[in-house]
Amino acid sequence: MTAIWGIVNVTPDSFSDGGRYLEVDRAVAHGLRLRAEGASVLDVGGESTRPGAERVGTEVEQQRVIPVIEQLVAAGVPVSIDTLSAATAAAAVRAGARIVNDVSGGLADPDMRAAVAESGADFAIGHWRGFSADMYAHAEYRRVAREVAGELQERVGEAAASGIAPSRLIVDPGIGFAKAGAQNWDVLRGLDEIVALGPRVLVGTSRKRFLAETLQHDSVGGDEVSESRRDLATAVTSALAARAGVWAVRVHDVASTRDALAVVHAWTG
Ligand code: PMM
Repeated sequence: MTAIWGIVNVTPDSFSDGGRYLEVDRAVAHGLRLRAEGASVLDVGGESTRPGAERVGTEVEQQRVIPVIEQLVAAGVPVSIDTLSAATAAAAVRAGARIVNDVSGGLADPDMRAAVAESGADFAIGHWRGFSADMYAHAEYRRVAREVAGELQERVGEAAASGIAPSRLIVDPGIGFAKAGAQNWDVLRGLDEIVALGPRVLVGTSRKRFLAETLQHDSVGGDEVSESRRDLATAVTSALAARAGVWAVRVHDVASTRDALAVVHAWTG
């Protein structure tokens, strides 16, 4: 059965009044709802990695995520920390996180691999070529899936050399990271090359821009593609990724993806 990672982003929103308490409370409540809907891991992040996003300092990042992780762990939920920072990863593991999810695969912070090795946590390695501010400048490929697989293999080697056992590794092709529009479909079409690397594979398409672009092209009207349409497209890509043999999918709307995966599993028997 393909696992579902539920996304818990702890970033200030327009409703939260900037109040730290409210932000933490909302994030915990949201996480527990995703857990009840079928998430087996909650992926907690305090820094947006969206295209063009500004970086936040590790102090602010930790103020956001640590209290949320502590409460989710106290409720018995397996937690992953979504961060580029070794210091935040270490603090999160001390607070009870079991997995460090680094979309840069250890490239953004030179201390990351040593921190993960020492922590004993699992390590999710993303395919990445540069920070959000200019990542599309690096979106040049000849054969996307093959190059992504090759670069992930290098990251896996570096992690192993740093003392992180292969059984603790998870690889992720980094949908949307240094990949534009159709290049993301090329990666998904070639998922078997990622699965063939050996480690568990995680894929995150949820609500991403390339899905909205695809739906936009197919739209009858010229409307902005709504969140619910992006969630439906996410459920379909997650189902197809499950068919391709991935271990887990990372999504915002757990309920729709859970239904889609139930259909896949009924189909495959
Ligand atoms: N995408 C985002 C953030 N973290 N982590 C992994 N492992 N894989 C992803 O594809 C990924 C990630 C960006 O999406 P969000 O801002 O909607 O959470």
